[in-house]
Amino acid sequence: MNTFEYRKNLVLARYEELVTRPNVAIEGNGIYERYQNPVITAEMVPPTWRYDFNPATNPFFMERIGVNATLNSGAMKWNGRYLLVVRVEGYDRKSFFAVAESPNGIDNFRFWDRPVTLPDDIVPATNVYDMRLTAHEDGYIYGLFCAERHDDAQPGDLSAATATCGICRTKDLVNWERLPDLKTKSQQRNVVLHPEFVDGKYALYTRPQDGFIDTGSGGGIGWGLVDNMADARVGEEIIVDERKYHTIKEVKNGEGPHPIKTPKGWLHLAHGVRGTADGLRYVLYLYMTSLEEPWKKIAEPGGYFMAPQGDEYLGDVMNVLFSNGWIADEDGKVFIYYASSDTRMHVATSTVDRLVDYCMNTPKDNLFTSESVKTINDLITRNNEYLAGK
Ligand code: M1P
Repeated sequence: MNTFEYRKNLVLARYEELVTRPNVAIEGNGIYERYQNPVITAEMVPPTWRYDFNPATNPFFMERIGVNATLNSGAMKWNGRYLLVVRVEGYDRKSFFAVAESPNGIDNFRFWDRPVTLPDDIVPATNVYDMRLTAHEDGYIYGLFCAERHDDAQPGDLSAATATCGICRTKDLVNWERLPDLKTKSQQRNVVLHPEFVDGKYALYTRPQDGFIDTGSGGGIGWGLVDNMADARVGEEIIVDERKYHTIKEVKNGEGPHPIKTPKGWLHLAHGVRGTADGLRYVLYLYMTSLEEPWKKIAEPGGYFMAPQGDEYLGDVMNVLFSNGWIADEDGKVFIYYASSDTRMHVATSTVDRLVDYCMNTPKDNLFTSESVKTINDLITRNNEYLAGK
């Protein structure tokens, strides 16, 4: 067998093995279960996107277009299938979106035939990433994402960039209409569309930030109203979930996917960032807001919900968990899709009941060591009393 045939068979066999590999839950902490394998990795991007299959033009069956990472994916249930709009990043550092689907949400994810072709805004973005999907009650599926451009106000600095919220919408996840980028006072990343109208308006979770990386005076996860998504402008932003000194979200935070509606309130998934001697650490956390007033917090469990573990620490940007997609099934099962270290996608599963219980009954962060010890002592006292009375 010649090199071309040998390598082609090897690549196709490895691809098939990965996309059909069963996934198994690992018993966790009672709040959620992680799974043995990632759900999407760069090697699961179809070989026809990466290899030239013509022996005349690719005699060594070389990879012509490399994929660096498959990360931060929007998620939704669509015709009974679990869909991810994956951020696929090439070796050239450009990210694009591609839909992958699975019959059960935990394994057998396969990409659709082609990546998403996303029309440009008036000023084309150099890079786009981290789409949040919202099936809005207006009948459209919206995708809000970060559109990144060079900051031409700083011509001498090739790393100077701006982050803006890009907006597109679709009815079939194949044909996407691009709407003008969101207009706000500051730069924005991690903007998310609430699924329902609020006071007859579209509602956005925002993340005001002074610069491309630093949130600076931006106080945390914001909330703003928009009249029309085809000309989206946010005026006043109020802070829904603020950053705080010496917490998991001291440096910055950002809304994950849109919140899930539960009988007890809106359930939110977000990421929090703190600085360490080794750089930034990104963890996931939950909070809840009122059903009637989704901008008002009603539950705030202390600390993180999920942080990197084992191999999840390793990747392009170490010590990062990031999520912008989850799916709540009608039976209450929740699929949490998260990326580790900006490199690969994983799933964790739980239920709405368990996540609400976690939010309502996990002690708050009372912001001082002495308070944390008091909280532990309270639990020990209650346990001692209960166990002595048995
Ligand atoms: O590298 C970690 C994450 O950094 C950014 O998130 P944030 O704006 O909250 O700092 C994003 O670029 C995200 O894509 C990335 O995963």
